[in-house]
Amino acid sequence: MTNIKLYTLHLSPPCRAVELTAKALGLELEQKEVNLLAGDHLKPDFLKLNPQHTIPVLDDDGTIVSESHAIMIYLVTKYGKDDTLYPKDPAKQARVNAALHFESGVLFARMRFIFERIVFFGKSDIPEDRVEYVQKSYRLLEDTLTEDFVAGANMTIADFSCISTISSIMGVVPMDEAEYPKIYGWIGRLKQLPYYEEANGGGGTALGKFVLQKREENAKA
Ligand SMILES: N[C@@H](CCC(=O)N[C@@H](CS)C(=O)NCC(=O)O)C(=O)O
Repeated sequence: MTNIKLYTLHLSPPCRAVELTAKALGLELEQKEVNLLAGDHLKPDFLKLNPQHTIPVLDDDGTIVSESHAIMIYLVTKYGKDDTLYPKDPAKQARVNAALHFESGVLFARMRFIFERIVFFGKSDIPEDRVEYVQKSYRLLEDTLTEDFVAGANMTIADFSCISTISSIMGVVPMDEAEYPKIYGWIGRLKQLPYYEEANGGGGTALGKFVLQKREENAKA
């Protein structure tokens, strides 16, 4: 039994990316829920863990790691039985790193630009340029998928990262299967993981629905 705590919220994509990684490694994490809507992340105790007040945050027996990409790398490096999920080979690792930064700087950033507008700023309209930016990010992902997974022939933590965001945003900005066949094929492969639904699928769908419901409420207010 490990003594690893994860400060998390299942709706949050980067938290689900870490959940997928933990499942793939067969690690049990003690989950500590951080309710963003209630402002738990702005309380002094949480700010001591992560002054940037984002989730997820990992506490591995006193070693604190924030930021999902850093957490996934930490978990695989420390607890992985092999390096498939985060290869040690510099060329392979560089490809995974590139896909992790793509998730952080493109996929997640563009999703956040829409979701936060609705959830935290109370808006109901989504400006056309923000939708287009997301559609362009779908195109970039489609063109990146030249092999079965985002960083090559094998599944890595970059897939966990990208799917956590894609499964959330596609419920709000529709993704046409005919236009993005490689993305749909990739999602299908990840859905075959026995832990996929529990660790990510349900949460991704739930976040999309939550944002749409908030949007309706904001429109009526
Ligand atoms: N790049 C970061 C993004 C983390 C992030 O922005 N998390 C959101 C929830 S999805 C959050 O904690 N927002 C609260 C805030 O920014 O104050 C990661 O991958 O961990």
